[in-house]
Amino acid sequence: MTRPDGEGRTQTLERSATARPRLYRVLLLNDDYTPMEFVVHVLERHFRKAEQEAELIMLAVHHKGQGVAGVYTRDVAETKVAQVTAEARAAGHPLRLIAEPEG
Ligand code: NFA
Repeated sequence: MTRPDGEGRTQTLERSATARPRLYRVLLLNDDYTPMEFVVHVLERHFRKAEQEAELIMLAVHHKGQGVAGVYTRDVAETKVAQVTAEARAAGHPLRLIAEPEG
């Protein structure tokens, strides 16, 4: 990190370890209209889930109201939310996703 040294210069301070980026969960939210097959497709294509796992996650969201599609750095998580939301709207589905910080 850096800080002003009070005499017009910037001091560089050491850190003992490399900082890890904050991670964000991408949550899928249930609704009454998005077809189950579309949600499974999203989990396979955008979140790299195998078919069986995609089906399990989709059913968990359907029954519990929400579920984790994946965990990413902030930029990647926000891009996934934007891309999948756009794909859902283009297909006429109300599917919603949100990114939230972990921990
Ligand atoms: N609840 C939706 C249905 O019954 C399926 C769904 C699952 C939607 C997960 C959104 C998220 N068609």
